[in-house]
Amino acid sequence: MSDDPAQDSKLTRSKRRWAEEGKFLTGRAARQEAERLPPGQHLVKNWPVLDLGSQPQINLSSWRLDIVGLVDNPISLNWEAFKALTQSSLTTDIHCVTTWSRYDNRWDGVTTQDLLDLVMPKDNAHYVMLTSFDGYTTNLPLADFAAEDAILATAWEGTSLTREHGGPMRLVVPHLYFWKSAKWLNRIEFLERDKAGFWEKNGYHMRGDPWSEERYS
Ligand SMILES: Nc1nc2c(c(=O)[nH]1)N[C@H]1C(S)=C(S)[C@@H](COP(=O)(O)O)O[C@H]1N2
Ligand SMILES: [Mo]
Repeated sequence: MSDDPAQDSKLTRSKRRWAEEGKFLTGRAARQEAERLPPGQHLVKNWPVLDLGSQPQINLSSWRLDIVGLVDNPISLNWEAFKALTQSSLTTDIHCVTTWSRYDNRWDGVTTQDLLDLVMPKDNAHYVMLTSFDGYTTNLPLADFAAEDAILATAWEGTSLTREHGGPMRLVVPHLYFWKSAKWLNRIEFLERDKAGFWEKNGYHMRGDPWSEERYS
């Protein structure tokens, strides 16, 4: 955290803005308490694998997370630098647009809020575009990316994330359909205007809220 009061007040402003946007968009906490399983979903106990078909093998020595676009502190993190960031654990549900949901997945990694504190999005940043090592892209509003329970996960149930599930690192945004949770994440770009990612160009919804069944556009 910076000692510079100007930075801190800007961070406070940004956090207040994300919170306001989040509240405006969702009112999530109360609703999820009432209806944990979104409409049209069924529960599974296993964890299905879904992707475009190529599961990239990424050596930790060549792994990078690049943060670009509308941020005060663009940065390219190597694995050591990423693991040196504040590490958190949280337990969340998964909701896939193909109608399966899985409760209580325990993740370890870096929360998106801790990452945002580091890179400091500019006031005109409203969306993020995620790009992965397999070429996959997906877009989401910054307010959703900044959710309290969104995490850049490196472990599931206490063991390193497997390659098929996006290891060494994937995003998890629990309150949106799982296609927004980019596996093998490589790049986060902060944008002023929304831009369609892979599935979004192929008819999926720009936001993807499971409780509103935002499956297709
Ligand atoms: N890089 C990448 N991330 C991705 C995908 C992909 O093809 N490539 N598929 C998405 C889709 S459609 C889903 S449902 C989830 C599946 O994650 P899982 O295989 O760990 O269940 O990953 C999402 N993230
Ligand atoms: Mo999916």
